[in-house]
Amino acid sequence: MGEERSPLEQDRLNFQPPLPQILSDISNIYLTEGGPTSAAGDVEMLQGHFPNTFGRPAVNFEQGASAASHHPLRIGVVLSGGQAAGGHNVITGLYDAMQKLHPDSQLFGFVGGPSGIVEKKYVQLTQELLANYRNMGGFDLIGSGRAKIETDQQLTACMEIVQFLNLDGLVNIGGDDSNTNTAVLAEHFLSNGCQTKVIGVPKTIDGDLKNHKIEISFGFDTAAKTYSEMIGNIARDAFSAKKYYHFIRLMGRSASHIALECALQTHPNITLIGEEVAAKKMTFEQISNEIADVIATRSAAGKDYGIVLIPEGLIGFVPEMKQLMKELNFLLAKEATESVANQLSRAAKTTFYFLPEAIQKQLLLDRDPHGNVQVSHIETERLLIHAVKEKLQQRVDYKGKFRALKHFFGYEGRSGFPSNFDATYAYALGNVAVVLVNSGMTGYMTSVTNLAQPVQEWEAGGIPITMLMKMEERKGRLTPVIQISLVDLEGEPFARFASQREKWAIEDHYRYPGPIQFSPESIADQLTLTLQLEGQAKVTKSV
Ligand code: FBP
Repeated sequence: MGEERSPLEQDRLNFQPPLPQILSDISNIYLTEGGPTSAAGDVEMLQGHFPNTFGRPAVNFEQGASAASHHPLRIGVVLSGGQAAGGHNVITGLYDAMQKLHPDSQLFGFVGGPSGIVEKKYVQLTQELLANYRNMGGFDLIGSGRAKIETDQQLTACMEIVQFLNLDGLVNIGGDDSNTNTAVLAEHFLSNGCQTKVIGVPKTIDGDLKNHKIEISFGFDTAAKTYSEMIGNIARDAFSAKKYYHFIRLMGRSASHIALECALQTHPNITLIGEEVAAKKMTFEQISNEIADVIATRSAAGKDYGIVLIPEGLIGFVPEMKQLMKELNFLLAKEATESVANQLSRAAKTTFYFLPEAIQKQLLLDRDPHGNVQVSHIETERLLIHAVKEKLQQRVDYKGKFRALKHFFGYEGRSGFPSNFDATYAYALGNVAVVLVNSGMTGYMTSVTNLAQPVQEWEAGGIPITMLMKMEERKGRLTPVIQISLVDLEGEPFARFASQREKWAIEDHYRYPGPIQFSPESIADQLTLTLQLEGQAKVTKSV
């Protein structure tokens, strides 16, 4: 942390996130169990992979005398994957809850992500150290990483360190791939007689780690609000200068939740939603034509400017690209060299050689440890600008001026000061993880629900991670993974967007959300429209 703190840093260090009523007396919580759970798919195979942890019930917290003992707790925590605002709040939530349960409790942070567990690199997290990180963005307290824990040696090393530190619990703060590590470690520890409980916390700005018990991952709120501010600013600039089209790609490796939320917040002229592109089986050619149609219509009305939002994951939803990526994944698993391009099917080869050389290289060589293509490095916005320009040049009736600028909003949304929502939500998740560890649960993900209601009314519990899993081909072999949640084309947020987009395309209805506010509460505590609309839909369904 730098020597000089900004006034806002100072102010946020003093912010105390409110706790939901259910977590207000952490030593008086007991758990109620639902029925046995299943999985998102491939039940039998998953039962084989997770014989001890599969099928366990979801649990809810209730206030009342707890059967759990209140001895000093020892917990290790690790941050996994991409940064998301609120990571430090989960850690301070863990620390504060552990102290409330017993003042001699100790918290250890594994350094640099999951590899820190394997390499046995850790620091003790004390009150003094944490005092500098309360409500701060980023993951710089202990760092993060994307290492996949899978080999016997890695699993053995993990068990050695948690036993050496005599940990009651290991809390893994991560997204879908990172929490596969949580499930694998929980199963491994349990089947080898290790007492350490392993708990996952849902983190990712992508907002795709969700189901009925995880309404959103922390980090989405701050990222969507940060990007929306920037899009609003650019929209105002475009509306003032009236000479540029801005093609803005937004982070989110697969699902288009971020793009959809930003569209609802800012009302751009065009927003591509990857899931809709896949449902309609739209090719790049069709997408470019649709964009060119809007640009030509606007131009005829004297408007040669506008805003186009592109989700980062779009490329994986376009059928010809999806096929290409599938074939490459298969071939690269056998032989990771550039020559695999010669072994592609005819159709995939055509797609591959249509792409600029830099993108070809990224598709071939640029993978994360889980085998994912690094879509954040692929300039889809450049591809689209190029394709749209060609389409417009072919139109004899188009007389406009197409001047396009490209932007990528990604990393700038991940590490800002957590919004009030993320600060509060992540802090509550840290508290929930402590209750789960103390209640002897393992292989569970923390769950805080009822988020569209005031914080006081939020509910808490845990769900077995295997419930979210299915099998998927990764690096050429079937592997257990957490099923991510894509934009629901039948859901309320998409319906709201679809009902407005034609108007937004031709008329100008830009909305300017401005920066994340920390006061006054009436502005600072507004939820994302995604949560509001999904929350309202839930209430309507239940009456
Ligand atoms: P997580 O799933 O780990 O939260 O990360 C998501 C993400 O921010 C994506 O939106 C993006 O594509 C990717 O990380 C970028 O990864 P990296 O930080 O390794 O460049």
